[in-house]
Amino acid sequence: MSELVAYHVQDGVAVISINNPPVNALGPGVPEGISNAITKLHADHSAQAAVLIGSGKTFIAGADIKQLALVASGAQTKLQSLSPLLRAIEDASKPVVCAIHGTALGGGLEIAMSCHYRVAVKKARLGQPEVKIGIIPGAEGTQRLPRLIGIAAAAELCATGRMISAPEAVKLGVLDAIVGDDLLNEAIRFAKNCAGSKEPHPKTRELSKKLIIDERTQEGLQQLRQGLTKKARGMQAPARAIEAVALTSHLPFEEGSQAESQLFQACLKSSEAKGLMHAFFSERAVSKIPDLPKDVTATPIESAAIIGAGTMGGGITMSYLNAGIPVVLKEVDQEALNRGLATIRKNYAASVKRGKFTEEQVEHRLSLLTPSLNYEDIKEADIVVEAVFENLELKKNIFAEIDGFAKEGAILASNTSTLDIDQIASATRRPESVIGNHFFSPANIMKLLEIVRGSKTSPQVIASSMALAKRLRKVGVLVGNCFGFVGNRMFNPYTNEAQFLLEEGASVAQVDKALYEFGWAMGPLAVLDLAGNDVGWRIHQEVKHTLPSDRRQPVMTDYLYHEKRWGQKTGKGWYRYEAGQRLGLSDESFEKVIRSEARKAGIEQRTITDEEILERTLYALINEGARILEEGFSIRSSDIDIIYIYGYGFPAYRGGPMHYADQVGIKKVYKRICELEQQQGPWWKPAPLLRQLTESGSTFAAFDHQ
Ligand code: T1G
Repeated sequence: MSELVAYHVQDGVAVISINNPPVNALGPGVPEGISNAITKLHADHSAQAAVLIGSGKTFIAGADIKQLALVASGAQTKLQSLSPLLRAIEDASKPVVCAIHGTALGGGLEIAMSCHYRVAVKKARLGQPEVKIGIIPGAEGTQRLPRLIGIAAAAELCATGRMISAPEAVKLGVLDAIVGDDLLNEAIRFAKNCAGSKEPHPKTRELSKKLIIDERTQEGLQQLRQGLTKKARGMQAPARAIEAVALTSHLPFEEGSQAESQLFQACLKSSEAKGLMHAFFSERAVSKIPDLPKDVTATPIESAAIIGAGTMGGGITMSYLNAGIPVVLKEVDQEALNRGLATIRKNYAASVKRGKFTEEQVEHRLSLLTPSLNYEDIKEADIVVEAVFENLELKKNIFAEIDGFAKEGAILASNTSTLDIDQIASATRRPESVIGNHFFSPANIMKLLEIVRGSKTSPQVIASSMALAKRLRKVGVLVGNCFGFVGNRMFNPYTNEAQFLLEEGASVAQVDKALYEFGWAMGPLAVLDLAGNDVGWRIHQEVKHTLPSDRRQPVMTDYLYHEKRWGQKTGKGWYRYEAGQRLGLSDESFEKVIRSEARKAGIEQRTITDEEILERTLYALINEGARILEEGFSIRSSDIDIIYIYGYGFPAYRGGPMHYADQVGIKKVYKRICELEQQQGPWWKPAPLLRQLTESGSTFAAFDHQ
């Protein structure tokens, strides 16, 4: 027997256990091992039934995505079909019971469905999450699942990738039973019972009762498709998953499986699969910090103090409360504190209304919150998070105060989005405890946390902050201390370029539409209106004296500020907004102002194509990303991708800006940037790294996942 799959007989039942840590993925050797075990079962007179179980913390988490990613990127490796194995399990002469703990995902669930019976512990979760990596189930999942739970339910699971709990799986008909936590012994008992039964053991592929598309199913599928046009905009795999599931209504199992296989292969070759698989591994790579000594352990964070109850402070407070961490929320006066608390309550009430939390869950969260007007109250906190107005002097004063009260060993974090962490740290006597925690608005929702290391931040504080991010259910990405860090430093040239395009003749709607259709969650001008053009103006005031004089600056910055076109909050910005609406409407009169201001600045007007909009905005982003990477402010190229996917709404199926550059071709990007430098001016100077990669024929992927 292979080491990856063990076989032993216990109490008259063969126990086939998979041992391929960390998640028992179906890498080379695992399917073969299971297949050999099934062969052995036939001939083994000491076993009357079998239990298939995962060792370690989980059942099978699916096919090995590393292998899939190789095939997706064009490598000549051939993927081995799981079908012969599934057939062998299903046709076994003795009943096979699948025993599930942890997760049974993708190929894991497909194997489970080929077993005659399935039992699981209560905490187990099951699903066909393939669409999340740009593909569909490729081992009969779209054909077996509807046979167990009906077409509408199967389509929903395969198209959304949603994982279900064991109780829901029983209700739907995926699982036969939930058993106690002594999974192996419970499953053996179950298997012995099955072996004693005279009834034939059920084979999923032979079931057909649930394969009818009646009016209700039709309606369900229609709703599902509609939902996907919003949630999976720009993606192919979810629609293909529905298509494959729907085939069960008129194709026999064999033919349906063959059709599924073709759809699967088409998905696997898509740029969507490549992009999403890249995002999958990139997200897991961010927690690896190469220069962190191995013996550094994270200090657990059991209490927090947040300074400032404004929009950011309130959202950060909710993130901590949601993770079960008690918070002291400190403000300067009662009025500001009351305002902050009211917003938190209002946001929680909205979550209850949407069904996200129950009343009790909200009450529990609020019971962990202590409002305060005194620094005295932060004394016990394991972390103090400053979340006040973006002004260096103010932040330094606050850090000096915090330094006087926070306990020794507490992490002192600043939620700055641009400012110098070393400057902030210099206001304390313990710069080694100071770190940046750049949350994204709304902080209780957005998954990204940029963790900014200063020159003196200790490894201990870095390790603790990374672990804390996970506890807050955020994706924490460690970045270096440069102006705007990674995200905003790149966003600046990106949104500048969007504005330059307007000045040269594009309309606000045209620029945003081109980028929205590219897949961004919002166009750049709509984002500026959401973030507040007054905020942009203020940041500009802080830095404008440091910018090179030959750097082109957007012409509308002062106008927007002085005319109070601050965006959504004042009802007008790049767009105009009707009361209570978030959707921006084109503002013809303002477009005219842009035209006239641009002419005044001597900018020639011309027709701008969508292609030019995409190239100039995206290449500006990529060029700055390349600089950040070569200057060492980002550990990996893929970290930049994760920041953009989780913090800025870059389409995950395009893998992030740096992965996108690789897909376009570095040489093409570099050449176009050189042209733009000639046509536009010195701010388009290509990053030296881009030239280097072009000359050596390398890619940003060379800086990934290390
Ligand atoms: N293949 C390869 N590596 C995997 C993997 C997989 N399927 N799943 C996880 N890993 C690695 C991951 O990269 C990380 O590695 C480590 O395991 C721990 O993961 C035929 C075609 C299972 C819920 O999409 O959702 O089956 O960084 O940090 O939070 O139709 O991993 O430590 O080196 O995420 O406890 C379908 C994807 C495949 C499941 C565990 N399956 N995985 O979460 O740990 S396609 C999936 C997950 C397929 C069939 C089709 C999660 C998890 P490292 P982790 P976790």
